[in-house]
Amino acid sequence: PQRKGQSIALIGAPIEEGAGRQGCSMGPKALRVAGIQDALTALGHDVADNGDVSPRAVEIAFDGTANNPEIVTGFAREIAKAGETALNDGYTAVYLGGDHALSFGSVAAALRRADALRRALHVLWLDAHADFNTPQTSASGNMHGMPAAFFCGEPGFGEMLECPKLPAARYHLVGARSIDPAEVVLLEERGADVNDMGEIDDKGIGAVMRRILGEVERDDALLHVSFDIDFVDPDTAPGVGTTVPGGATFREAHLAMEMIGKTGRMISLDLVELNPFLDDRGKSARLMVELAASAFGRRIFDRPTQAA
Ligand code: NNH
Ligand code: MN
Ligand code: MN
Ligand code: MN
Repeated sequence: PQRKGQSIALIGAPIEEGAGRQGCSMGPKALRVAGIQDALTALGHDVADNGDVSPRAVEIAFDGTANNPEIVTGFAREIAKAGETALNDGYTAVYLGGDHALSFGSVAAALRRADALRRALHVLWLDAHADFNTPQTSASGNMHGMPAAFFCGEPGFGEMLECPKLPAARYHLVGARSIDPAEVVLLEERGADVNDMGEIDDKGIGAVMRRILGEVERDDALLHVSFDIDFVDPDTAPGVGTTVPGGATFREAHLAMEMIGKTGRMISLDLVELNPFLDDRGKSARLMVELAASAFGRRIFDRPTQAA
């Protein structure tokens, strides 16, 4: 059930070097200006803003194609450290991105925490993309397209970060509509749970989410949610570098987040890929804040929902 009065830690991660264009570094500030702290406080939670991580580049190389591995690794390690500390102190972590490469660190923190508690972790990836490339498969080399492959244990990331591996069946991709050919092969081979937009059109977002959250419930597991703003249709959320038409609607996104909130199992949430330079008068930043509020208990009216 929904957890009221949680302690929430905001962790800013102004990384943009994982993406193909600049601008995501302004994301944490835009989310703060859009009122993330007040929105969550208004729901009865205790919200601490831990500020932004500011790592240095570290010496590292991967074999294959990977852009800016030094600073991306610096961010990943700092984010993992800040996240793990917050989780161990009993906070729910909300990562203010930043591009999706921040999830190398945030998911590592969640996996370490679940491991320490001897609980299973599931990862819900709301995204137009699968982010399941490796330095060997990636055509772009952009590391925001790789974190899911990393934490599911694909090789090629060298000494980037120490973390337990996520079984691919507990990687639940929802909203996909742009998956690279090599990713399709890998996702299939590893048995990842891929729910593309066709699946949402066919079954409805409620049924798709109910099935996934039912698996989380079945495993008595903890949940990490990674919300890439390009999950939402670009007409509704234009502030993103990699727009793909045919995305989730405003209402589908809200229902997904409300259902997540009702499980009371979310230990951490990524808000990623917001590019304020491309946004339309703060529209996408404000939407992300509203969706985060839905995941933390905001309701239009409390009604019982169908169980899994
Ligand atoms: N799959 C492409 C790549 O690896 C695009 C990834 N871009 C994203 N992912 N925005 O969410 O380069
Ligand atoms: Mn992504
Ligand atoms: Mn994406
Ligand atoms: Mn499954």
